[in-house]
Amino acid sequence: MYLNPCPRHARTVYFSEMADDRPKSDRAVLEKTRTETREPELFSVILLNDDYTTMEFVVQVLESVFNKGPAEAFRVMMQVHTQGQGLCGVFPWDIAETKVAVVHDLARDHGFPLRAAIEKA
Ligand code: TYC
Repeated sequence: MYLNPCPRHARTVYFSEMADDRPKSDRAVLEKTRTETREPELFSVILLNDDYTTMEFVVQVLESVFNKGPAEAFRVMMQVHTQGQGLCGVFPWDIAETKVAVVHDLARDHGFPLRAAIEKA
């Protein structure tokens, strides 16, 4: 039996065809499969402001975890600093979850309370 490689994003539809005059014992079951692909659901990773994490560390996180250039990393950091939160990027669930975990691990390792969150995009 065909096992779909990614059940969240694809669904397999099975057809059985038995239009056949042979005795039932001689018939084969003909099976066709059709795979419908769907776009993955997307999730926003949001960085949250606090009073203790340094601006320099936040810029480093945005560059290293979210692949921002220095100017964009500084812009997002200032957005978080002045507005309370800011968008780091939009990803499928597993990637968003991993990036948030990396941010939290880096922050803990450096003694900062920096937090990130996931929202449905
Ligand atoms: N508000 C912090 C400060 O004044 C800087 C900061 C920016 C912290 C963004 C977190 O996600 C953050 N040092």
